[in-house]
Amino acid sequence: MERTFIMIKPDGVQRGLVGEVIGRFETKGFTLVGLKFMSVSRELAEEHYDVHKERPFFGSLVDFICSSPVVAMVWEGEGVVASARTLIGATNPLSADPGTIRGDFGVSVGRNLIHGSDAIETAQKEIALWFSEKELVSWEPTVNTWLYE
Ligand code: D4T
Repeated sequence: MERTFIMIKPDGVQRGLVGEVIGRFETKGFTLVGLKFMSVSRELAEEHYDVHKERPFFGSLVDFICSSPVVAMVWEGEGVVASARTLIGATNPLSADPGTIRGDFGVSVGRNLIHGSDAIETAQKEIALWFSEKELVSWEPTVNTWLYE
């Protein structure tokens, strides 16, 4: 089973959207295998967004991620990496489709509510960066027999 890293960013937490966001992944049929509410250190934020370190928005992005708590999660399911990106919507919430998390709740790229890994390899790296092995719970929801044939 595939796993992906999902983070509800500080704006999503401050705006009271934690339950709404988790509900979208749950009702879709994905399985929660890791969850923590945490403040993010500068070091972790810089490592997570290392790929953007030369971009002009890097400093403000790191400031934003460290500005208030986040919810870090790992979700599991067939095709969860790509499907989570579809549920999340385009990077700029103004152009994200209605029905997606960013499309329904956001208006600004610098406050786009949620992060989701963009590829299977990235997901593996991000999960290892944010979670230790023992923080992840491998389990088989009984409902899976009604979700997968
Ligand atoms: P993340 O990585 O947060 O899931 O977002 P995306 O995968 O959809 O988009 P991204 O990597 O291109 O951007 C990372 C992060 O930077 C913020 N950002 C982005 C910003 O503040 N200004 C910008 O101009 C861009 C392009 C938003 C998401």
